[in-house]
Amino acid sequence: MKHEEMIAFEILLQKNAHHVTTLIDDMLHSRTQEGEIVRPERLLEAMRHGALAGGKRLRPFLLMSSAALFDANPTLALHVAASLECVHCYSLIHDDLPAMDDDDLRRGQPTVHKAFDEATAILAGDALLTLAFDILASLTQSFDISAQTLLHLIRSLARSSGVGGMVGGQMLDLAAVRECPEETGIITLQAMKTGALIRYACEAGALIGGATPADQARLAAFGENIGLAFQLADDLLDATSTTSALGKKAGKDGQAGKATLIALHGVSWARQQLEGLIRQADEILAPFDERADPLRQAARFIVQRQN
Ligand code: GRG
Repeated sequence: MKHEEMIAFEILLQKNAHHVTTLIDDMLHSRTQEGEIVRPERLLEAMRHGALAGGKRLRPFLLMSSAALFDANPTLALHVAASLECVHCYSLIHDDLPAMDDDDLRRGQPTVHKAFDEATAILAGDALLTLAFDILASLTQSFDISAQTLLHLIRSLARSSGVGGMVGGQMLDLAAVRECPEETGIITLQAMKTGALIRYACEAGALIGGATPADQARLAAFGENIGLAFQLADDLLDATSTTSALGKKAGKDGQAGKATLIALHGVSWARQQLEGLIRQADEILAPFDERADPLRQAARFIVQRQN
């Protein structure tokens, strides 16, 4: 993508991010909802710190662009996207904890356990995870969505983020520090830790747009492909960028002696791989017209981004 196209895409991404942030902010109000007793203010503040300040909101963008491709209701898509972003933000808060990556900086600001305390950060992550499922389960109150589609969404999000998805991937990642996995092991753990939510984003958009099973599978394949590209680009940035450019600590993988594809094959191999993944992403989207351009641009953004 040329420099001007990249700038135009970033503006589009930011506009979309603003809608997502506003909706999550609305959800994190102090008034109790039916079935709740009290909303502790300190916990809400920690949730806001972890969910509202910064972040590219790339997963919501993918979900909403995929939904738009199939003419889904954009407000419904926004809610499903906000739910996904809550899961992503919870995972970042927990990933930064001393028991995990022990990071001080996230999205250019102190991590939640630094700004608050460890116990509050754990609870803020927990509460964002449950909020994600509350948002999904409440969709029937405002949108015309079938019980079958809703259950499919809830199950997909649970599976992408749970033991056989993101959390399982994090477990494999922890084990990888003690025992370096082979290349296929690295690819599996990355597909789970990072790829599963990106795949869900693309597939869920198609699902709420009522896409055919074949198109849902196509969008899932696109998500898998760019999920791989995302992680490879992330590893490349970790190896080649700086802490101030990233808004989080750079060079961590090398310092920790972590098994990554960059450690195995080097930086120029990774750049070639990324080009190949972009070509594949374009091939997967070939049956769609220019309405798939935001997804095509997102794939390019993923490999060219600077943070
Ligand atoms: C602790 C349950 C649990 C899971 C952790 C997401 C994750 C699993 C770990 C994050 C560690 C990490 C840096 C992974 C690399 C890929 C990744 C998820 C990067 C952050 O995502 P971005 O770049 O972040 O989309 P923003 O801040 O833009 O939302």
